[in-house]
Amino acid sequence: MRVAITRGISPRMDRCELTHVERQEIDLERAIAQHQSYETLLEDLGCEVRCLRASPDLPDSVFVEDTAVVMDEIAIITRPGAPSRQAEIPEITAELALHRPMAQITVPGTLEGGDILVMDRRVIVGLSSRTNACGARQAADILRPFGYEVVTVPIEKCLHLKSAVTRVATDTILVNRAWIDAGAFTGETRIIDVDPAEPFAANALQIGESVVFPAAYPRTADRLNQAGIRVRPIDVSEILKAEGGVTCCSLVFEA
Ligand code: CIR
Repeated sequence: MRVAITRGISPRMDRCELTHVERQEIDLERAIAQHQSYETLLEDLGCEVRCLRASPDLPDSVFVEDTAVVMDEIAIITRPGAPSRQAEIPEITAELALHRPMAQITVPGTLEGGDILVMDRRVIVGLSSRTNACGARQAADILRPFGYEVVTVPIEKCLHLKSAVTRVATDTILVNRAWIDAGAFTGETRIIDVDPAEPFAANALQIGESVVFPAAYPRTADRLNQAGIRVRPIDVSEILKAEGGVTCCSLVFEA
């Protein structure tokens, strides 16, 4: 069974962290409706959605991806680099304890799930304003016994690694090369570039044969379709204003 953990939109989402984008007014009702459509789409794609309750004190808590990295063998509970996000951890820990043995990133390490891209046994970790070298080393130590190789790449021009690159099929990544050096990916990987007019379009959520993708980026969606990728567009305009994307709003794994 495929599970997707989500968390409701905080009524204080207007106070979310922002690093590389300007603050714009977020329409809370629209954000809630978009998030519900996102959950419905995950259900359509075969996920059992478990939605944790929204918290008024945690503006960014809808972005559950940053709080954990769920592998088949173990879940890593992160230590977010944004101090305002560290209180998101207990709720997610309690939920993941139902599904996996757990390990935890500890002080002085920081790590956010948006900086982790799993390519089979290769795990790429972005060193960003949220994830430090100590956090990456701890993740490597946790994953090594299970046969994972961890490599790091610097991230300076966007929030997270997965703002710049995501996997859209077994052998294919979607990338914004202005934000990341695609050299970290091996020669066998097919690379699709985002349309230059859509720099934020590299964040796509692969679920099985389908890719959940923001409706805001039609030019890049065309490129994906032309490459034979099955795109499921969704309007997430309010989530994009909070510097989020489609991967950030769920933790998807086999239970
Ligand atoms: C933050 O800055 O932490 C949130 N406003 C956005 C987090 C997005 N998460 C992600 O891309 N994995």
